[in-house]
Amino acid sequence: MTTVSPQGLLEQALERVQHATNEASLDEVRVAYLGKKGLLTGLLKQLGQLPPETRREAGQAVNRCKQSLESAIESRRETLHRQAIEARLESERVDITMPGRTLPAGGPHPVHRALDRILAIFGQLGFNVATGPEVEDDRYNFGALNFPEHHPARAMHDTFYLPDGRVLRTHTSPVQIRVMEAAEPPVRIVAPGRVFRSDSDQTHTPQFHQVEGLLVDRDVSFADLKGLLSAFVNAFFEESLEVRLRPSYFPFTEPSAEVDVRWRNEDGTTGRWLEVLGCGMVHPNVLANCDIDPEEYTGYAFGLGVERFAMLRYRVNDLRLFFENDLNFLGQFR
Ligand code: 2U9
Repeated sequence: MTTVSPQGLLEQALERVQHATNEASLDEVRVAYLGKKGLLTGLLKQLGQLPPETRREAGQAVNRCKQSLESAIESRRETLHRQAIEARLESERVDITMPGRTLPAGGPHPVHRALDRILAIFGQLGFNVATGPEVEDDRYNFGALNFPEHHPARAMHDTFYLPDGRVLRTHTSPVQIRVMEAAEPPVRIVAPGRVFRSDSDQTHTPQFHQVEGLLVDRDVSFADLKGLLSAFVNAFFEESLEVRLRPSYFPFTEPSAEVDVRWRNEDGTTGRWLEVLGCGMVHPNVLANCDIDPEEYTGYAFGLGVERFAMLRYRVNDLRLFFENDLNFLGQFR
């Protein structure tokens, strides 16, 4: 019988252990040499065939080789395990010095920016801000404002009616009625807010924003009104623009006027007259409806569309851009 030396087998086995690159191939080596049918195990089984005087020493030699191999496998297993962990740590390494992902910064909407400017300017001119509900009853939206019952003037406003007969306010004028009912003159307020009209085309949306102003005191004149609006327009556009009043009609003011400014083109040349505001002296009936004596007090009022001012100031040519929430458009106002 040919005897294979345990050292020879051990050397072969150690060689394979060193080349094993994962736990599975390491286990193959273990089975091949130390398993039930393994080569070193086989040597132990053959000991009986040796002469008795060499059996003991040969057995010890095989066992030493088995132990060496076992510890070599174990140490290789630990090495592979550590390498696997290190590889994983390396591949999952987080560079904590890298800049974080930034969220895109938002900013105030252009309509809101225009509104803030408008309120800041009227604030400096001594006007307080007043607000009120968006759903109103007929008296606040129309009746108290001197719209006669069944008068076609109500149709001017393309009103949204609720099933119970209340309305979505078509202007912020009801706010001024509420303030006049609650307080004695002098009254000096601006009423900003959302208003609703069933009207939709390139220059009209069913919902838009107004700022209306009201001043009631003794000896208030139409000249005061023109001076105020001219100061406002110059402050808002940061230019000295010509202002003119054109006669107009509103049920709640008498006389009434529309306010035009002489626009300047982008290249600085003088442009067209543009209508930007409506205004007038508060109708005596409106004062009387709020228990204010029109013989003692007079007042002026005005109204403007915030989107219109935003379009002019930021040179936006389509009203709908304000409501589409396109981030490329909005990003230009940051
Ligand atoms: C009271 C008395 C009078 C508010 C006024 C206008 C003229 C006006 C429009 C401008 C553009 C509305 O947004 S718009 O379409 N407004 O022309 N508004 S006077 O007059 C009032 C308000 C309240 C108690």
